[in-house]
Amino acid sequence: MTVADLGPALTEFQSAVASTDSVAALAVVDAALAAGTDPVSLLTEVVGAAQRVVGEKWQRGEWSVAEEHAATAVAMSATEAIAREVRRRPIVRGRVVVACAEREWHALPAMMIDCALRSDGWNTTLLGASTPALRLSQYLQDLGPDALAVSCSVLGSLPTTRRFIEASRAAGIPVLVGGPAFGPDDLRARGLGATAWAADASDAIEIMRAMPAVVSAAEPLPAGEVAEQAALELAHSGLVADLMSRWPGIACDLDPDLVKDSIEQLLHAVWAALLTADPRPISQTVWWVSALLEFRAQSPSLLDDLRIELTRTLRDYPLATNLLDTSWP
Ligand code: B12
Repeated sequence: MTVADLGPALTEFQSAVASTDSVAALAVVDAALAAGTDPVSLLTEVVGAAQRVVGEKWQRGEWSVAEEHAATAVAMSATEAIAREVRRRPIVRGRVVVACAEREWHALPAMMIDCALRSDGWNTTLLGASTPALRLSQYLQDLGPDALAVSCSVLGSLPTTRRFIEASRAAGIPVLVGGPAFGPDDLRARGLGATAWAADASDAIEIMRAMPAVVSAAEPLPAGEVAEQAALELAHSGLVADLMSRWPGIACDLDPDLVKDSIEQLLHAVWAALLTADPRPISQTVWWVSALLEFRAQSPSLLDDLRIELTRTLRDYPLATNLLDTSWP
């Protein structure tokens, strides 16, 4: 079955996800595999595509976080079914450890990368969501893999991804990174010192085959930016509380969780811009918050208020203030 033929499978899978019917979802996956569909296409064009729609529904306020969780549980069982199928294939390449950075709870993208690499004959070890950096070092020492693959969906996990890169490269092990937090190209990945970046599961297979056998230790990042990001991280909960009390989001009847998410995502975007030398996380996150507000019929002036309050809260952080001045769209 070709990718073009996967449209009907996607439609059926989406309706199974919408009704959290994992039996129906598994039936779609089983039928596609039995028809000879490439497992990686099934992962990206059906399971992954359905998950992106789930994200859009959450962003538009059509689905709650609970519904998002339920849909992800269905997608996870579908991915496990595909993984069971690919695990029958022989191992013909070296070992790869697949991990999510600390504080990264989006486990499914890492499962998909694990499954895709396993389908190409790699001997993969999946560590699951939010692995502490110290534990990762232990795994690298115990398993001695040929490469590390790190998945990162949220900007707030890029600092811990950097710690993974440092630990891995210090042991000579190359690091492939990917996920929405890296954006649409390899700029952030290179900024953090990763060996390579890939956009999706198919590219991950190609790029993993071409990874160097050994790499040198990571170059240090610019000291000023590192110090300011660390200071922001240390002060994070105080900065969030301060902004929550001053930005009128809650007074405008927005869900307090959404207010907190918006503030946190913006602060995380500042961390990401500082560490990667890519200012786009700020404008991308402003668009993200703007869409959240628009879908909930809020006035655009609420976003202007957020900018004013954020600039005031970050006044003691000169690099962050400069980034907000130059990158807020
Ligand atoms: C399900 C989900 C959740 C679940 C996760 C459950 C789980 N066990 O995985 C829960 C409810 C916990 C959650 C929480 C949050 N989420 Co969420 N979530 C999603 C959702 C809907 C699906 C994620 C997914 O499974 N995607 C499917 C995979 C296949 O897609 P993918 O990530 O793009 O992966 C492909 C490539 O990126 C690449 N890739 C990925 N990893 C790697 C690794 C390597 C090495 C390589 C080479 C390639 C690669 O290959 C993959 C396959 O082709 C997305 C929407 C979306 N657009 O993805 C939001 C999304 C990722 N979440 C988002 C946010 C903001 C959050 C929260 C902050 C707030 C919230 N309440 O939702 C928290 C943060 C939690 C945390 N600290 O980690 C945003 C992130 C925006 C951003 N970039 O900052 C998204 C994009 C939703 C949105 N449009 O607003 N989320």
